[in-house]
Amino acid sequence: MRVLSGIQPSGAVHLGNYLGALRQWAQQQSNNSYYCVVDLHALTLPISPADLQRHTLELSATLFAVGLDPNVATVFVQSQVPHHTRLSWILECVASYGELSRMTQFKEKADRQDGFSAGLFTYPVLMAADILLYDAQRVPVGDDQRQHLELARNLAERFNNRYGETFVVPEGFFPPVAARVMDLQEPTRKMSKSVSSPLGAMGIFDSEADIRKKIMKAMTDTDGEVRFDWDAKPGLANLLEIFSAFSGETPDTVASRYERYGDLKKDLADLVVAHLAPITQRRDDLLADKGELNRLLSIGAARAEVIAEATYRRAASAVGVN
Ligand code: AQP
Repeated sequence: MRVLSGIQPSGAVHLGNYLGALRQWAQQQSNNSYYCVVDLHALTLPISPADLQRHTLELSATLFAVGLDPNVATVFVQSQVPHHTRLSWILECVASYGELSRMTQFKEKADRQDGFSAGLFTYPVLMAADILLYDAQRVPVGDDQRQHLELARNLAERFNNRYGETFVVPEGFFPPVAARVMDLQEPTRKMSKSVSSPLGAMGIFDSEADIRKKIMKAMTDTDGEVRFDWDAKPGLANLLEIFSAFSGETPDTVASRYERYGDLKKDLADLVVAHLAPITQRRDDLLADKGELNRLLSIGAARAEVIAEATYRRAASAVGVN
């Protein structure tokens, strides 16, 4: 089965990115898996050229550090394959203004900007192009991407109806637990690279002291009962779900072992620190040899381009351009 997914180099990778996306990518990789660092998407919000380049390289190293094997999966940087933006333009002319206006992520991000770019508005179309270019049948993503994935499906179907069978209609694949990791300080909103406060988002490369501090200070409630209940106790439910994602138990089983929030938080911090330490070490080792990292990325881009070129040709000839 052909699998594709992407992640933006827009800031420090957090626990939501890891549990909602990266960990599943590594667990499910095959030589038919394509994973990209979507640097063009990161341009939709203000970012300096130096930060974008640094984040792109660090995130690429992170993909290998979490377990993606360059001899198995194809890992590449989006802007190194020019067909993404070429297909995106064709799909923009298939998408409607109305459907893009309904994208909740656009509305939330636009609300927080003084002015926002046209790219922020058309971002989901570029994401559809990323997916459709690779004939992806499965797209592993966190829960926040459901609406964007539905748009990619709709665009594929509309294009196929209008111009003849061209694209595979992809299916989303969502992790069974921790598909939406919430902000540690505001547990009713998702943990986010660009929105969460420093205490609200836990970076997977945070220092051990910061990881412990963020978990111990995570917002819970005052009734003191350890129980898994998203409606009544979202802060605690978030911690239980993170615990469950690392320990493999159900959140209810984890809850049944504790009587005090402090004990649960301490054990969770130990679990997270132990799990993330080797990933940090691998990422640091990879970043120590940037020449080798760039070599791996060029091999990935060359492999990706073979597929992207073929699909782009099909779509371009279907609409009557080159
Ligand atoms: N809180 C989350 N819980 C579970 N999964 C999450 N993802 C993001 N946040 C959570 C998943 O991570 C993958 C890569 O996301 P992205 O880089 O494309 O960015 P995003 O979805 O817009 O979320 P971020 O990380 O918070 O970035 P910003 O703030 O820059 O928008 C996706 O599969 C996503 O579902």
